[in-house]
Amino acid sequence: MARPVILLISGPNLNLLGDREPEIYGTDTLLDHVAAARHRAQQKGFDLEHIQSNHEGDLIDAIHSARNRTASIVINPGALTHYSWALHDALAAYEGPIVELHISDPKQREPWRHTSVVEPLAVATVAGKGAAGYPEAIDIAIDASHPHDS
Ligand code: CA2
Repeated sequence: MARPVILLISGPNLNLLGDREPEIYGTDTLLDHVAAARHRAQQKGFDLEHIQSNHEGDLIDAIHSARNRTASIVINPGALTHYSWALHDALAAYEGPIVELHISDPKQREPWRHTSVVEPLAVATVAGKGAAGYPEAIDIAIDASHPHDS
């Protein structure tokens, strides 16, 4: 039987991690974070798919493709967190658990980062934990999952 899948979604600019602003986002690259998340998922019998895009529509398509297929979604939506009602609506149409993930803690930063349109849909928000947030978010997603069989 196929292993259940967690979809990890990374939004705009997260491909730049490790390159700039290490005082906010640390020195790990996005590939480092994905490897840590995949390792934790696989330890617990799940596969991990990852998509990073700088384009809102690509992220929405990925969420649609997860419907009735993946056990859960872990999403760091980048700045789309704070204003993308299109992303909100796509996530609202997803039936499984959603975990919101941020490397920094947006609530401790500029006021425009204090709003999250994803938070009301998420079973949990992991924020401000740096690299440690990735495996933690996977643990929460797995605990909340009711895996599809195929
Ligand atoms: O803390 C997070 O994980 C964020 O989701 C990161 C977003 C930011 O807009 C959110 O408010 C919080 C930014 C993505 C990364 O942007 C970079 C820009 C330059 C260099 C490295 C990363």
